[in-house]
Amino acid sequence: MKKIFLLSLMSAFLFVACKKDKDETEESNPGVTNPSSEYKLIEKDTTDNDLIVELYAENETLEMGYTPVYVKVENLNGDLVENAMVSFMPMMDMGMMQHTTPTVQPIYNSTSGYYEGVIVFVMSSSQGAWDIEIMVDGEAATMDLNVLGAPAGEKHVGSYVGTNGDSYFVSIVKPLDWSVGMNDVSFMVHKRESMMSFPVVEGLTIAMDPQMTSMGHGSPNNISPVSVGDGFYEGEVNFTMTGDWRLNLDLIDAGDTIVNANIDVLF
Ligand SMILES: [Cu+2]
Repeated sequence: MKKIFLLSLMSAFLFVACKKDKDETEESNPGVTNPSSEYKLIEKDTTDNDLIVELYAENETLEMGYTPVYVKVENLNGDLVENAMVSFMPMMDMGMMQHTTPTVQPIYNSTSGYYEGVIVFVMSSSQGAWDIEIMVDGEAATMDLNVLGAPAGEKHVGSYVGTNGDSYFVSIVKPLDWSVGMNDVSFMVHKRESMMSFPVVEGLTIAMDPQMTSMGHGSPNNISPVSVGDGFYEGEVNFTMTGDWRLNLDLIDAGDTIVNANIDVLF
């Protein structure tokens, strides 16, 4: 008897939980048939002119490296605000100085209802305080951000001083979805022009050499990434087995290797 009661209590709870999920999904995307409602809310703020600005990401936590982000703007009635002028500026306060970080500025996607962009976090919150200012039609929303380091044994972004004295940032483009064999792989390259400006670097030659660190071997048939514009470089990597892979990336400018970068992945 007791068991039956518990069971029915549990199924009642499950039913309520499912129903709640469904309602929330519908509520959060009014008027848009949205295939991407699984994005996780990171932070929200309201602008002076009463627009609700929400920042979403693929995961519940932000991590160092290339991070696709999604901005949703609603008015107080819960209607989506479409085609607004949206831009963002992440900032890190390190006490003695402040700096921004590389971004791909958001562009409105009428299918998803989100303004979609990218932030490449070059440091984690253990090194200073991150926040982001999101401008919507000239009004600001501001949020604190918590940025975790990469998962243990992985490195998704690296910073390097080139032989020419400039600072470069190399990041691997996410989401990462590896399988054994040939995989599409892409990277972004930025440089630091000033603490407030991290432009993309186009037109470099990249020589890629993947090595499985723990076993001391590489893999054949890799295709080194080539510049495809806007700071992106696309190639193919051959992961002949699962494990710990280091992607050695030499950045070559006009025949000279200016940076020896590396990205570490596990799968
Ligand atoms: Cu910093």
